[in-house]
Amino acid sequence: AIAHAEATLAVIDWATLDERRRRDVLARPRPIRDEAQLADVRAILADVRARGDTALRELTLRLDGCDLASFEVDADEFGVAETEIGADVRAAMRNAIAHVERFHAAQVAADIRVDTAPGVRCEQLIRPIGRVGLYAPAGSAPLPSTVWMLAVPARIAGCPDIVLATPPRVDGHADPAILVAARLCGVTRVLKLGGAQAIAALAYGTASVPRCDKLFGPGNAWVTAAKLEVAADPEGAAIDMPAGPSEVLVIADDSADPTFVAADLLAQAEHGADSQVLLVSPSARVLDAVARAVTAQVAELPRREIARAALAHARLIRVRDLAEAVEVSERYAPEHLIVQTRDARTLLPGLSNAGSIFLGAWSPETVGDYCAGPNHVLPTLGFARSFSGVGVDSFVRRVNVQELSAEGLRSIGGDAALLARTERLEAHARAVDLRLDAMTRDTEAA
Ligand code: HSO
Ligand code: ZN
Repeated sequence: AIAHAEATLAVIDWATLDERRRRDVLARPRPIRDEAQLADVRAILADVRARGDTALRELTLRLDGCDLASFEVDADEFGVAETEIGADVRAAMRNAIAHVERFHAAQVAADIRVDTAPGVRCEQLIRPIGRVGLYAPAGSAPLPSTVWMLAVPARIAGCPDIVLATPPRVDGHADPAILVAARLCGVTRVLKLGGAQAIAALAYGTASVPRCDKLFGPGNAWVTAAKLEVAADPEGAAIDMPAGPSEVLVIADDSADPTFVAADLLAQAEHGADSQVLLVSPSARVLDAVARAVTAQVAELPRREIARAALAHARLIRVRDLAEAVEVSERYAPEHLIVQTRDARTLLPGLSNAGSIFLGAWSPETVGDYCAGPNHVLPTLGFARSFSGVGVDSFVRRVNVQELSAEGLRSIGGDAALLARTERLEAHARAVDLRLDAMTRDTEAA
């Protein structure tokens, strides 16, 4: 029997769609709100809060299939990992980390000091978050690249305490490439914990896991659900952003090489069955050629089953012109946007709803995933309309300072008191007035 009849991807003509169908075509597959899973996640969070390490050990045995006496990776395990990863991979990691460092170092924001009026000194101080918890997934494809995408900005921000959690394999060890990446980034505290139990431990702390102020990184549905739960709890931890399945939208004109476009779509599709891939083009010829190239290329991929599942909800959209392609992309707000057009940069002024943009034929998303320099932890699900990807600013807070001289308070205190009374907040007004009165008394006494 033929396991997979190759359904060629159908091209949708944007002009023929009414508003409702346009909305449907660009809709993310609705995450089925899984009540049973949410109940499980809440039970895990409660269990870890109540029983700490004992709960973690039981959950790790039940869910990851290994019994760990200690969760923390020790020097021996780091050493073994080093022997398992080749010098070539380590060198490529080093290069990638150097590029990511170079880009993120340029993001560092300076403190601000402005006198908004004479004697009214205002400052904004950039302060790193004290302890951050990073999560590196290790399912069917462990992602060591996520380690440097999180650890590099955390270090540049100056976070004094960086903890990494990653799921253990059945043999009780962490993925060696993840450990090598952690070490190259200077992260020494690695905990073998996965899923909702990892998030619970990092957010609430246990005897062996330090409690973190903010949690970062992608994860499966359990991790994502747990992150949203702890973020809603004032006793929990903040999170980087709400995360969904990875996505790419490609804008291509008739100059695009269909085999390049197909390869980019498949690079996204192989991430997971729920990945989203879209191609938007005014060229019927390119759309057809890409559809054929995808069918040919997918058959050769080790992860073809996953990629085919993702392609089942792919969209190939024919538009009138590139201006309309930009309109569609802005509306969809993709995590990754690849522009393969004659002069890709000319579209840039019209683009803002995207997590990360790849311009021209020689800029595959793959380089951004690993080693170009920008971050790969990016907003999905249309959050690119309002969120940015992870950067140095994700690891800091801006602390405001104001310091007034007597002259300063004399110049703006009257306004403050008046505005306070306008809001019927008399105590606010008096906190100013009694100081102004004291100044008058002092000058009279003098
Ligand atoms: N495309 C993913 C990142 C990644 N790809 C890691 C490969 N490894 C989300 O931006
Ligand atoms: Zn990727």
